[in-house]
Amino acid sequence: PPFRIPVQQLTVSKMSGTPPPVVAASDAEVFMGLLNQVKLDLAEEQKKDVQLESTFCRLKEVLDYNLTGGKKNRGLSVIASYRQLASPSQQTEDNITNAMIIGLCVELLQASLLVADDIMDKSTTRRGKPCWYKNEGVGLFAINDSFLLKSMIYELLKKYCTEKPFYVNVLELFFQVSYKTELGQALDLLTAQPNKIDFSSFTEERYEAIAKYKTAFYSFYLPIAASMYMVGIVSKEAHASAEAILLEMGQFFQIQDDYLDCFGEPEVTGKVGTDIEDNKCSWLIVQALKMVTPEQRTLLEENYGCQDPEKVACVKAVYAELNLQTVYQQYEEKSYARLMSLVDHHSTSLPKISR
Ligand code: GPP
Ligand code: MG
Ligand code: MG
Ligand code: MG
Repeated sequence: PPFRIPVQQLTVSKMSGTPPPVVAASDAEVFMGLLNQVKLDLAEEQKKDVQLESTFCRLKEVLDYNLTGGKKNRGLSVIASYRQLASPSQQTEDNITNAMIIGLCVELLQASLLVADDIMDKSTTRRGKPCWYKNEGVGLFAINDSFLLKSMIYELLKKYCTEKPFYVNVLELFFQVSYKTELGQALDLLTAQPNKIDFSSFTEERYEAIAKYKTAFYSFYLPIAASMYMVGIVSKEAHASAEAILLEMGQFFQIQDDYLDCFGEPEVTGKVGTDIEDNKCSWLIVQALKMVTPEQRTLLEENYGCQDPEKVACVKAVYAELNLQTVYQQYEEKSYARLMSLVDHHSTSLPKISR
C-alpha cells in the first residue's frame, strides 16, 4: 500500500493568515518515518526473492548508516519549496507525501555521492562518524553500496510516482543532475592530481566550474527544480531563472565548505578537512595565490598536497599571514548582496511569494 502521512502532521501553508515556517517542525521526523517505510518496502522485496535476503539486510544497514546524522537540507528543501509553490488545492496529503518521497530521493543521491566522495578524498569522518568505507569489513565494498544508494532513487520513483504527470521530468532531472555532478567530480579530481603541484590550473574560472558542477546542481537546483516540476512549472524560462539564482547559492555553499575544511571545527562540521593534503583546487588556495609574495608561493609549492601534518601546518600558517579568514568574511557579505540582486533581477519569471 502507498505510504500515508498521518493528517495531523501536515501543515498546509496557504490556508492560515500567518506564513508557515520554511520547514515544519514535524517534517524532519516524518522524513525519518519515510526512511523506515523504505526499509519495510525492502523487507517486502526480500520476501519475493529469498536469494537476495542477505543483500537486502545489508542494504538496510547501508541506509541506516548513511541517511542519518546529516542536516537533510537538500531533502527538506524539496518539501519546503513544494509548500511555497503549490496552490492550496495542490496541498493534499498525497502530494505532500510525494514531495517527501522526492526529498528522500535527493537525500539518497547525496548519501550515494558522499560514500563515493569520501573514498576518493581519503576522508576519515563524516557526520561525526567514521566514513562508511572506513568501517570494519566495508572498505571498497562501499563502491557498490554507493551504486545501490543511487539505484534506490529510481526504485522509489517507480514505486510511488510512475502515474504522476511529473514522473518523466523528475526522472530526467535526476539523470541530468547526476551526470553534471559526476563531470564536476571529474574536474575536481583532474585538477588535484596527487604528487603534481601545478598551481597554474588553480584559477578562479576553474574553481567556479568545479563548484558549479560538483555541488551547485545537485545541492541547490535539483531540490527546487523537482518541486517546480511537481507543481507543474515546466517552462524553460522559469527553470533557467531559478537555476541562475540556485547555482550562485551553490557556489557560495561550496566556498563555505572549502573555508570550513580548513577553519571549521570538526565537532561542528562532523568531518576532518583533507583539501590541503589532497592538493585540491579549493577556494582558499585560489585566493591565496592571488595575494602571495614569491616567497610565500614557494612555501605553498613545497608544502601543498602532502599528508605530512607539519607541511599542512605550514600551508595554514601562510593562510593566516594572508588573513584569509577576513577575506572570506568580506566575500560572504558581497555574496549576500549579489544573491539579493539576482533574486530581484530574475523574479519576473518566477512565482512571487510574499513573506
Ligand atoms: C563536494 O565536494 C562534492 C560532492 C560531495 C560531490 C561528489 C560527487 C561524486 C560524483 C562522487 P567535497 O569533497 O568538498 O565535499 P566534502 O567536503 O563534504 O567532502
Ligand atoms: Mg570531494
Ligand atoms: Mg570530500
Ligand atoms: Mg569539502
